[in-house]
Amino acid sequence: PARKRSSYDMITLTTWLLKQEQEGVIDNEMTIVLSSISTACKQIASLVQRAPISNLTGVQGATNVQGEDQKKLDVISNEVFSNCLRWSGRTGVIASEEEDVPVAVEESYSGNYIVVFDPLDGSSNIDAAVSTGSIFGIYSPSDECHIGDDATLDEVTQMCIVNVCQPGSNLLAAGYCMYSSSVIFVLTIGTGVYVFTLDPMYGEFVLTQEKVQIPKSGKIYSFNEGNYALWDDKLKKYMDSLKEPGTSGKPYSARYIGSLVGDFHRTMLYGGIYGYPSDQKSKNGKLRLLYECAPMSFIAEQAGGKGSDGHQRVLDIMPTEVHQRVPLYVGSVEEVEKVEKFLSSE
Ligand code: AHM
Ligand code: MG
Repeated sequence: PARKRSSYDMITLTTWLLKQEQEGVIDNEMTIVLSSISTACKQIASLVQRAPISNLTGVQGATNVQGEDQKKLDVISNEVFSNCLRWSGRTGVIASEEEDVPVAVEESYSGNYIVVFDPLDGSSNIDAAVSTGSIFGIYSPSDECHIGDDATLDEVTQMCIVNVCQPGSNLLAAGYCMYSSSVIFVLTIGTGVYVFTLDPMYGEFVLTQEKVQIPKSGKIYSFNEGNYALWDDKLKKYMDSLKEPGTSGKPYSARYIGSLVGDFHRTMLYGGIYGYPSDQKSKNGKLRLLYECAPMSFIAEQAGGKGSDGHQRVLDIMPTEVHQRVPLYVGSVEEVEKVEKFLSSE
């Protein structure tokens, strides 16, 4: 629900976090990590908004470990995010879509939280000033985190990979920031989903919605249907069924930005389903488990929705690789269950 309040009664992300800390929901270290992330997001929001003016559109000229062209803003946003986390001194290991392997953070004083993130998702939209977003997830270190002082770089990297490869069900917090007509910061610390909107006058995120609930069903689907010919027959049947007018006389509506954060945010508020299936060319779909599918599924569940790979709960998947891809179906419970039913039919 939207928060009803007078113009002089506002809760900022900072005060909200301090309240959660006071009530013992999160510890002091987590408060610092989350506040560092929100600072990174504010900085990225400003870079994204001014990109055409500061010549930050276009490609950087390099490809990341996944063979994708890196945009200038992909690289800069990764730096902004990493630096904010480093300086927080509360993260032990960070893993990013834009880095080959997860890295240990040297300036870690305490906390040792593990942060996975996609600093700028949907960056193909940047040059047209269409919505993009940052996605993050936070884990506590796994037990196998101990290494000796004389560990080699390979051993440290291995330790980092072990720490990062945790199932989404271990997530302590997850969120995203959407850079759109408003800059929206969405967060869950396991007690529901809270939405904060950046007030450009104050430069603060202000609480605008609390305990968001995804409608149980919804008549909007969000898939890249350009891949239809490459889909499995069961999925094609599901897609065709959405276009049947049915008893109401009105079929589903299609909405697709091509920006997970934007498409997910609309799905969460209006209901419906977002899907990125596997196909003949991409056997595991496109989206990455660790820093795209798991955080979004955690947020969906916290809002009373569902995140599935078509057969199982995304949060139950044990990652074996940092940049592992999985199919994703996320949104209203009934809509996700509907696609699961089609996919498991004989
Ligand atoms: P990216 O991490 O390289 O930006 O790719 C992820 C994006 C998602 O935001 C979006 O949902 C999807 O890729 C769109 O892919 P497609 O262009 O194949 O529809
Ligand atoms: Mg991405």
